[in-house]
Amino acid sequence: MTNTLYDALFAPHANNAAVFLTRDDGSRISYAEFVGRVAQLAHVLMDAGVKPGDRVVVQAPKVTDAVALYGATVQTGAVYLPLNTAYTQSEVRYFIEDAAPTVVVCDAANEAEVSAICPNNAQVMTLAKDGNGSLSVLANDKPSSFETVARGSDDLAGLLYTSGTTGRSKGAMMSHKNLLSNAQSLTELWRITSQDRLIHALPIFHTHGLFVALNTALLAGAEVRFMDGFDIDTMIAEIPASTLLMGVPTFYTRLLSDARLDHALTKNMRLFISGSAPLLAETHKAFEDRTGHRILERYGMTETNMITSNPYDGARLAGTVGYALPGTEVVITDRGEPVTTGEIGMIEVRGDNVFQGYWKMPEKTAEELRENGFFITGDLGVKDADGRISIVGRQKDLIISGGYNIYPKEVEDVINDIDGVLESAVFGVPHADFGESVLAAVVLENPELSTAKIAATITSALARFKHPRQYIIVQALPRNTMGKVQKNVLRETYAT
Ligand code: MLC
Ligand code: AMP
Repeated sequence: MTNTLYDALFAPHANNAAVFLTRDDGSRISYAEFVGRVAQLAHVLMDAGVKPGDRVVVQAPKVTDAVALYGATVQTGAVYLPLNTAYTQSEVRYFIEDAAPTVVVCDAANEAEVSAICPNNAQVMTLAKDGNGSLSVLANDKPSSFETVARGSDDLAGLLYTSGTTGRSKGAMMSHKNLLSNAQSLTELWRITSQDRLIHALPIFHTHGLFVALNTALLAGAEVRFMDGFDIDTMIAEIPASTLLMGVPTFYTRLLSDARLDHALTKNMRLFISGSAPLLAETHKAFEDRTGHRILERYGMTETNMITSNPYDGARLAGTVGYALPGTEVVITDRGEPVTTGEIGMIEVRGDNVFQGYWKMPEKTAEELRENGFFITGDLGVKDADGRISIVGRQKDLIISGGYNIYPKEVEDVINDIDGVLESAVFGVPHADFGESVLAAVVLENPELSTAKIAATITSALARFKHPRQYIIVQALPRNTMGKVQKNVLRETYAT
């Protein structure tokens, strides 16, 4: 049976004795053991009634079995749907209703909360840091081989939700080909091999930590130092024995604020990669001054996987995101028409990396994915004569904080629904650690309403990283002559 993604990422390691993951407690799992674990979990999924094309929702801690569950979902021909562990019950409810999964895997600590929002036909299983989640326990008795379910390159392997400017999250449908083609391009471009040791401190519920980092490591057979999360001391301790780091800009600013970062510490490192948010030119320069390494910045999106990358051998220029990946076309457009070289416009992208559309949202798909295959990113950029791309802004109203996306509309909707609020505007201001931070300007109908009450409502509705760090009560929102709220004015006024 052929299964495009499984055959490329997992099957080749069935007899590979090399280390795949090393965890914070020093324990390790080899590639061969991991492939066996994937099979055990695949048996559990199949016993739970998972069929090809079914969705497996996963909101789980960063444990080895969560990675094995990704493999198992692919091996059973199902669709992996990871969720941010910070999402609240009301956020998770929407994803479960929208995706109608057969199996929902959650943290053992949240089992009651998640079960309460699952329909009867979805089976809830758990993962836990101590290995005693029900999914792990069930898998322990299963055979360590499983007959892989056939899947072709256009079949779905992943469904990743991304918030939208309309406030409702959209499920980006990723095919086997979308994921594999991107992993192949990146592995080749960044020269990832079985000799590499990747420091993995990202979460595994987003494209960056899941597909960019793990798919490339699996394809190359690299070792992964699988950290629970970003921790500066562990990072500093692991750098001398590693060769590769993939991080968001916050990783690099945090490393720079540690006096232990220097040439000697990083001399074994081959490559530092940054993405998911803009890397400031000053961070790029300071990092080179301190370590001699020029960070390689790349650009991507959930819907498209990675789009561009600075070169491995050529100049890695601060403030640019490099060239379109092999097999990926990037055009800069103005109202759909290509602009002349050097002009600013909308970044559009086409290639095997581009998703299949939004889950059950044909109108949204048609708005953003053109019939000719180009996806409209919402990012504004400029292309040099030699094809090098720089991102200069965003047309979409989006805040990126520490690599997490926050769509203001989603937060504004919750604030505006509170009794006593007339309207609000949520916007981003510069933040030394997270790049951007969220603020809210609120116009009250009821002057008695406290910001504490607003904050409490937000807390029960939205994940912590989306919360405004400050609520500013204003008499009116600044508007232009067309009546549109001027967020640039708010950003400038409250920048400090
Ligand atoms: C944590 N907090 C955040 C936050 N992360 N708030 C805003 N933005 C964030 N990114 C909150 C915590 O809940 C906590 O709240 C407080 O801020 C301080 O937490 P911390 O301990 O300092 O944060 P930490 O756990 O160290 O996390 C920071 C981080 C993490 C940068 C390591 O956010 C992270 O791993 N970001 C990576 C996100 C990512 O993978 N993005 C890729 C998306 S894919 P309290 O309650 O204490 O106030 C994509 C496509 C592409 O974009 O191109 O890659
Ligand atoms: P997401 O929807 O989480 O996949 O986030 C994708 C968005 O992150 C892109 O549309 C960009 O706005 C932003 N992004 C990713 N990489 C970079 C980068 N290197 N520089 C600037 N913005 C980036």
